[in-house]
Amino acid sequence: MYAQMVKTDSSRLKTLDEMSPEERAFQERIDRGEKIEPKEWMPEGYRKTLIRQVGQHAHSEIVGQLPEGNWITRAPTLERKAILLAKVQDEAGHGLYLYSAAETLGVSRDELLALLHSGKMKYSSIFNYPTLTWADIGAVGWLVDGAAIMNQVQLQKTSYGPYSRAMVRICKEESFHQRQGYDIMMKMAAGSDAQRAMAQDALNRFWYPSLMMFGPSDKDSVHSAQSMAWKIKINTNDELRQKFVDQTVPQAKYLGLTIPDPALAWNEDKGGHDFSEPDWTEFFDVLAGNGPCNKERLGARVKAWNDGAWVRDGLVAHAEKAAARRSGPVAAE
Ligand code: FAQ
Repeated sequence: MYAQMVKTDSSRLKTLDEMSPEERAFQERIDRGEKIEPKEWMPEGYRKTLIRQVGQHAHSEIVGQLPEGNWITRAPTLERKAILLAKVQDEAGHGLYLYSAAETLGVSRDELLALLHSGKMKYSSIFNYPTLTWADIGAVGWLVDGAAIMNQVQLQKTSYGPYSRAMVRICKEESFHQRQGYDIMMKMAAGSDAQRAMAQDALNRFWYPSLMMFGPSDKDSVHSAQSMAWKIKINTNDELRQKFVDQTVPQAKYLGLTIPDPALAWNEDKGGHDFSEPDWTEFFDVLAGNGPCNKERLGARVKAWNDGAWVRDGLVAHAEKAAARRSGPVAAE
């Protein structure tokens, strides 16, 4: 259904007959399941949509280091500290693969970071919530990485080659991240009463923000129809949210923890759980910059960028000197 259409305005997608010859040939390649590669012709809207999504995704990985980085110096054991350090480093690597994928679309990393720092580009809403206790690090791994993987496994099949290949590698690492979070939750849930209470409290605070990671409900998703027509997105926001809930309910049960949703119940007819929607007013408020940690997160990124200016300047100066040395004797000949 989607493969027949490309958006012309906010309410309608073009049919194949309405497309220019290039658009039509492009859409037919997408429909055949071909990957699109960097130097190939693509509609401007496809390029822009990818820059928006891949750029936001890259920013999420980098900003996503902050809530966990907060606990590296306070991890309860040396082993936990080493594991957390490795995970946070992985997130930096994911950001770099994704910025590189975005750069193949004709935008530089500096431009993307300038858009992030000026608040013109988004990062995932989830990272505007604080990590208050060690159990939150378990909840982030279990729920936040769990939600991220649910989305990213599908994105391995996305139509843009560099994004798809970045996703394959990222997914391998994310599954380790999810397991380390669940391992923390198992330890806490099987621990003292105080530890169990911390684990439950972390689940209570991270449940709905994790559901929000999948984006607004399908009826309010402005980009889904076009992004699915171009196979940039493979599933709708609600489809992935449902899969995440169905996957997570038995995991919570195994931990002996209660998902904070009295309406949560198995629905035999649909073969999935019924569950309460997150508070969408809160979601849009967080997107508008009013979440508990928006200012702190963006402030930390801007400070890191400014503090690192001397390193970038030094590298550029060194590269210029090296280039001058290389070209010097040649020019003299
Ligand atoms: N947060 O029309 P839709 C991770 C915006 S990776 C903020 O449905 P779309 C790893 C959306 O941009 C997590 N903004 O949009 C990790 C749009 O606004 P715009 C990141 C959101 O793009 C773990 C507007 O709402 N993953 O966590 C959010 O079709 C642990 C309308 O929405 C990705 O980025 C949100 N949650 O679908 C790291 C995956 N949801 O741009 C460290 C790739 C929606 O028009 C520790 N992205 N918006 O101003 C996607 O799959 C899609 O972009 C969606 C949104 C599904 C996020």
